[in-house]
Amino acid sequence: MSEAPGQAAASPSTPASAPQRPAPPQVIRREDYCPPAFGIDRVELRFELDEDVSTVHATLALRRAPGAAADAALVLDGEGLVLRSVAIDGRTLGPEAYAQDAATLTIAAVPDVFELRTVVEIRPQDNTELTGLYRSSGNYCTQCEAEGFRRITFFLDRPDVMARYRVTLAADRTRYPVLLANGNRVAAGELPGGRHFATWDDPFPKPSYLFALVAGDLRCHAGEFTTASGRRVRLEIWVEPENIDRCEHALRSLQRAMLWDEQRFGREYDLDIYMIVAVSDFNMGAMENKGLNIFNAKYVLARPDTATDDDYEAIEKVIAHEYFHNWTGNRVTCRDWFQLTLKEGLTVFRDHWFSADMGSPAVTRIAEVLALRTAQFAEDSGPMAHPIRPESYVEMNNFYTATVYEKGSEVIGMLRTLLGDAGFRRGMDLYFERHDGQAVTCDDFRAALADANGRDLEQFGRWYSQVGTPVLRARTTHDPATGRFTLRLEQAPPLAAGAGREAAPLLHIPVAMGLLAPDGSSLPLQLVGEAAASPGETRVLELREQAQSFEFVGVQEAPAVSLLRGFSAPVELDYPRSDDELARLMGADPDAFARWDAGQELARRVLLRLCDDAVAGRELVIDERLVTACGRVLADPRLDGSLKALALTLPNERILGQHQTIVAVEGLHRARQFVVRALAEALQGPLRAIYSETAPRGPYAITQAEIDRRRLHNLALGYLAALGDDASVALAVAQFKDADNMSDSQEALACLIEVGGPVREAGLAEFHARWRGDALVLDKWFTLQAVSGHPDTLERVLALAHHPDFTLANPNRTRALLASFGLRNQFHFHDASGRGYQLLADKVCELDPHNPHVAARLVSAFNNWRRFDSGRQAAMHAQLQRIAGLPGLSRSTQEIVARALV
Ligand code: B3K
Ligand code: ZN
Repeated sequence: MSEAPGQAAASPSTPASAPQRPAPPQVIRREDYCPPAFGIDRVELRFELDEDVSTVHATLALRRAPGAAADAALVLDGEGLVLRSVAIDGRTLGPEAYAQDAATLTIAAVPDVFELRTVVEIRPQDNTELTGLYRSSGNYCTQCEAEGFRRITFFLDRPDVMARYRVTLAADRTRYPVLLANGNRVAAGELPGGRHFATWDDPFPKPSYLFALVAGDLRCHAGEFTTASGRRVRLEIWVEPENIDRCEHALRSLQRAMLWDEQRFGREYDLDIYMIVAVSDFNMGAMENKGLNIFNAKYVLARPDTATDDDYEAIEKVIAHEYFHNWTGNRVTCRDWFQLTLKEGLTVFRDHWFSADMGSPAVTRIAEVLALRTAQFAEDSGPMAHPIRPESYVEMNNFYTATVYEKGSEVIGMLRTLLGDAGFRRGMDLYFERHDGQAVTCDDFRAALADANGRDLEQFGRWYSQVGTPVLRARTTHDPATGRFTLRLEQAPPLAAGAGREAAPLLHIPVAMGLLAPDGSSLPLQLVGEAAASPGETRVLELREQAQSFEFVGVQEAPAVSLLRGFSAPVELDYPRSDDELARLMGADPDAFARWDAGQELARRVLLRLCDDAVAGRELVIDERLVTACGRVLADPRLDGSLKALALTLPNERILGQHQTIVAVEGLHRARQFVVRALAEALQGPLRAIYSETAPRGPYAITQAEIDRRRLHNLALGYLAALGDDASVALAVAQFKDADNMSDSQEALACLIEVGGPVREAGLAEFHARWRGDALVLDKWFTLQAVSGHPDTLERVLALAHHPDFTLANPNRTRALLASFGLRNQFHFHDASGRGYQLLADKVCELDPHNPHVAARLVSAFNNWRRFDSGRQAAMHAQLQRIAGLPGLSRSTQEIVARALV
C-alpha cells in the first residue's frame, strides 16, 4: 500500500458550490443488449504458475453465431494481459492481423469456424484488486464474477457465452502441492524441475465468470453426500493447514443444503466432487464457481472459541447460498449482467427459505426484514436507487447491491405468496426444464412461473423496473351496527427522494393480513359477497389498483388489523393506528413477525418523540407503555430466547433516521441511550433474574435451544451493563473471563467497551493478546470498537486506523474497522467535527488505486449525505468532491461518487 496521497484539508464549501465532476463514464445500458457474434464450444487452458511471470495458454474453439454478420470481427475482452502470441488454426498471426487496446483484442478477418490460440503473461502476485487470478497468503486463487476472467486471458467475457472447459495447472510441487479447478480431475503427474500438474475437465457448459482455479499448500477436510438417485459425491473443504480443525460446521452445512435442495426443489448435485476453498483475502463473501467454490475464510471457519452463534448461522447460510447457485445461476445462468437478480434474488430467496427450515422461521424472517430495512430501504432513498433489474451501469461490480439481492429475494417471495408453495414449485420445475444449460432473462423466469400456473404475471413484472420503496397506505372504518369493517388499501410512489416518483405504474402487491378481536382472538375473514370465511387466520389480499377497499362482514367490535404479515411485500406501511392497537398486536398477533413488527413500531414512535424532546431541550421521560410491553415480552413463556432478544432490541439509529426528513444525529443517539437505560432501570429485577436463569449449565453446544438461551442471556447483560453500576459491570467482567465460546466472550467485551475506563482497557488488551494471531477474531476486536456508542469512539477509530494490525490490503480488516464505522455507527461517523468523514475519505483515496471494488463500497458511506443537516452536508460534500477530483480515480469509485454528487 502506498502512503495516503497528500490532500488539502476539506474546505467547508457548501453543496451549492460548483461540484468538481469526474469525466463522464462509459454507461452500459440494458436496452443495448446484442447477442454475441461468436460462440465458444470448447476452451482449453494451460496455466504455468510462477513466482514472477505466470503464463496462460488458451485454445478456444470458436464459431460465428447464426445470424451474425459474415464479416464481423472477433473482439475479445482482455485487460492487463501481455500478449505473447496469437494463432488461428495453427497459423501465428503477425501484428498487422490484430489490434490490442487497454480492454480488447480485435481480429478483423476470421473464418466461420476456427481454433484460436493465445499465449499471455500475467503477474498474479501484483494483483491487489483481487479479481482475476491473484495470490492470497501465498496461494493462487481466482475471482472472475463479474468481469475478472478477462484479466486472465482474452475471451468473450460475458455470461451468455457458455463453453466447456478443460484446464491444466502446472506449478512447483513443494510450494503448491494442491492444484484445483472446476469439474472432475482427469489427470495429474510430475514435471521436470520439481514441478507437477493436474488437469481438470468440467462437462457442463458454463460462462467464464464461473471459472476458477486454486494452487497452494492447503489441507482438506473431506466428507461425502449420496444423492437421492444414489450417486456418491465427494465433498472437500480446503483451508490453510492451521485451520483444519475449523471446517466441520461448513461440511455439515453443505450436506444439509444438498439434502434440502433435493427435498424442497428436487435438485440434485451433478458432478462427482464439490470443493470449497477458504481464502483470507477476498472482496466479498463467497463465489459459486462450478464445483469449486471460493470463499472468504470468514464464511467457512468456525470453532466454538473463535466463532459466534451469528457466525455459525452466517456460514450455514452462505455455504447453502453458493451451493444453491449450482442450479439457480450455474445450470441456468444470466443472459447479461442486468439480469443479475435472476440468479441472486432467487438464490437469496432459496437460502432464506433454507435458513427458515433449519432454524426458527420467525427469527429468520425478522433478521431478513431488519437487514432489508436498514440497508435496502436506505439504498432506495439515496443516489444509488435502482430497480432490481438495473437499466444501466458503469461498473457492474457496483450493482451487487442490497436491492438486487435482498429486494430481489422479496420479489421472488411475493411470487411464492401469490402462487402458493405447490404453484411456485411447479413454476420452478418448468423453469429448469425449459432453460437448463441456457443463459436467460428475468422475463423468462416469470414466464415459466406464469405458464406453469396459468397465471397472468404481467403486472407483477413491474416490480423488476420499479425504483424506490413503494408506500402502502391503509385506512379503516368500522360500523358496529352492521358488523362491517372496511380496509382501504392504496399504493403510492416512494416517499423518500429518489427516482421513480413521477412514473409509478401500478404494482401487484400481495398483502397478507388478519383481524384481531379486542380479546386478542383471530376473527374470521369473510368479505362481503363471500359464502364463508376464508380458511385460517391469515388471508392474502391482492392490491392491483391504485386503491381498493375490502369489506369484511361479521366484525362486531373494532378489530386490530395485522397488516403485511411475514412482511408480504417490500413496502413502507403508512397506517396511522393507535399505540393501543399496536400493543394489542404485540401481545396477541398469531404471526410472530407481525408481533415483533408491532413492537418495533411502538418503540420507534417512542424513540422519535423522545428525539424531538432531546432536540428541543425538553426533559426526557420514558413512555410507560413501552416499559409494560417490554416487561410482558420478557415474561412471555411462549416466546423463545431469540425472539425475546429481537423484541427487546430497539430499532437502530439508522432505521430511526430514515423516518426523519433530516436525520437528528445527536437527538436519536441520546433518545436511544436514554430508553436503553430507562428500560434497564425499570426492568432490572426481571433482567437480573433472566441473566442468572439463562447462565450456561454445561459446555458449549451449538443447538437451537442453546443459541436461544445465549441470546437472551446476552441481551439481559447488555441492558444491565448499560446501568453501569458495579454489580452489573462485574457480571460482564466475569462473563468475559469465564466464557468458553466467542458469543459470550464478544458480547461481554462489547459491554465493557460501552462501560469504558479500566475494564474496557483490560478487556481489549486481553482479547488482543489472545487473538492477535487470528485474523478473523482480530477483525471482531476492530469492529466492536468501531460500532461502539462510547463517547470517545471517534478518537479510538482514528487511532485504530494507525494500529500496526490495521491494513487496507485485507478487505476483511478494512471492513472490520472502516465499513463498520462508516456504515453502522451513525452517531460517531457523523460527528459534527467532520473528522469521521475525513478519515473515511482519506482511506478511500488510499485504497482506490489498489482495490477499487472495496474502495467503492466504502465510499458509499457518503451516499445519504443529503439527509443530514447543512453543516454535515457541506462536510460530506467536500469529501466527495475531493475524492471525485483524485487523478486516476477508478471507474468503480467514480461511479458511486458521481451519482452521489448529481
Ligand atoms: N456471485 C457472487 C458475487 C460476486 C460479486 C462480484 N463482485 C457471490 C454470490 O452472490 O453468491
Ligand atoms: Zn449469490
